[in-house]
This record gives sequence, C-alpha cells and structure tokens, in this order.
Amino acid sequence: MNDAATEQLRVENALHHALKNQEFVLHYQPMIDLRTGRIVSMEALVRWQAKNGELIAPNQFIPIVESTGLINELGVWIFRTACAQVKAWHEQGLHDIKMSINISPVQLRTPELSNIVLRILDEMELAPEALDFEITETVLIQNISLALDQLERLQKRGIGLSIDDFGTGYSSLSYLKRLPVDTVKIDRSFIKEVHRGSHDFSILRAITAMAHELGISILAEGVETEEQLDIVMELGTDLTQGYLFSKPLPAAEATDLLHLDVTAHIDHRFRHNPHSGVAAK
Ligand code: G
Ligand code: MN
Repeated sequence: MNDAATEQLRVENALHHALKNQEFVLHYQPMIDLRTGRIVSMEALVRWQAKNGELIAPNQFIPIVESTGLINELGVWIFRTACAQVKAWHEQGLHDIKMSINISPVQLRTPELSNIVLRILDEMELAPEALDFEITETVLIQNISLALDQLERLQKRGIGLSIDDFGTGYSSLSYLKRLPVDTVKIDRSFIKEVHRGSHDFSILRAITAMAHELGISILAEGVETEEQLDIVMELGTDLTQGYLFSKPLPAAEATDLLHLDVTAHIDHRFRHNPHSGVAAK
C-alpha cells in the first residue's frame, strides 16, 4: 500500500476508536438576530477531543468520516447529542432557542435518514420546530431527488432548512429553486475582506436582495470585526454569526451565554441600525 492509503486506514481506525471511546464533543456557536440582538439559534459543531488532549477541527476528519460509512454513525450521535442539548435548554426556560445541525450530503444519500430523524425526535419528545438543518454541497449529491424528497419531508414536519456556505457550492441556486429554503448563510469568504464599493459588497447586496425577494432570511457568516458588522447591518442582513459575537463554545459556556443578556454586548449597534425594530434604550 502507498503512504496515502496507509494514512487513510490509520485515521479511519482512530476514528472508529474515537466514536467508541466518546472522544467527540459538540461545541455551540450562537446565531444572532440583527433586529433584536438576541440569540435565536445555536449551531452544533463537532470537535474531536483526542486522548492526547488535542482538539481537532472537523475539516481535518469529516472528509475521511464521509468517505467511510462512519458518517451515518457519527451523524446520529451528533443529532442525538444536539437534540438532548436543545431540550435541556428548553427545560431551563430558554423556550425559543433553536438548534442548527449540519447535515452531510453523504447522510442525505441514506434513504432512511428522514425516518431516523423523525423517530429520534419522537423518542425524545422534541418538536421538529426546534431544529434547523444546514446543508452544504461540498461534494456533488448523487441521487439529488432522494435527498430533496427527504429534506422536503422533514421540512413539512417543521424542521427549518438552511443553505450553508452559500456562494461556494456546486448548485446552491438550484437548491433555492427546488426547496423551500428558510435561510441562506452567506459564506464567510464574501465577508472577510468586504468594504464599501468592493465586489464582495455588491455580491452581498445582490444575494440579500435575491433572498428577500424569495422570502428567505439571510445570515452573514464569519463576522469578526465591527466594520463587517456595520456593513452587513447596512445591507439589511437578518442574522449573523462569527467571532465578533462568539466562537463555538463548549456546552457549559454556551449555556451560560444563553442565560446572559447577550444584547448588552451589542446594544449600542442597534441605535444605528435602520432595520432594527429595537428602539435605543
Ligand atoms: O461550514 P460551516 O459554516 O458550518 O463551518 C463553521 C466553522 O466556521 C466552524 O468550525 C467555526 O469554528 C468556523 N467559524 C465560525 N465563525 C467564524 C469566524 O468568525 N471566523 C472564522 N475564521 N471562522 C469561523
Ligand atoms: Mn454550518
């Protein structure tokens, strides 16, 4: 075997162990409604907490997990864990908070996906409305009509649908055409270097107009600076997510954040936001 194949096998074995030994953890990153300054949802992001203490980011292992059958097993673990967390938040009085869960295109190939999801929700007595699925097309989806049928079925039951990393996928636009999408998350590559008059600025403005024309909410990913926040607010973006507000946090810290009044941190912005429904306090 060549080196690449040996390495792939080594990582695959390690991932098998990781799943058995419960080395995966979920971190949660808030999504903020720019009209109210409130956290409306938490995105569940998987991390691999290796036994040597190292925290490994998903882009380093998800492609391998996807290329093996492991993604279904890991996917179910992520789904159950995230559902249990949002249920716990609801029970702590945070009734309106939603959970956003990334669904791999590989999972969408599984014909049983929607059944599994609905069965687990039933078992856990969690309303489908508490969930939002984020779909990103990093690989071309085989059997797209099966994937779309499953998503449509889940959406009919009340699960929200978002297109993740919008603007980078193979066919983000065809999703908009074929699925009743609730939210479009603009990829952070358009936010990173945006300034007034730039190409990125025009693209953001055009995508926002298109989404609103279609009755879809728009979220700006990867907002890290006050300047970027200014711009996305000026463009009428509905929601945002990024390091300016919070990195993905371990469950305990995410819970603390939800119990705090997050508005305090960004309150001053809303006085200047022409789109804000919140009057200056
Ligand atoms: O593909 P998706 O958008 O789901 O990826 C989310 C990833 O983006 C997470 O791993 C998270 O750590 C990272 N992320 C979230 N907010 C920011 C940000 O403001 N800047 C950068 N560089 N990365 C971010
Ligand atoms: Mn996502």
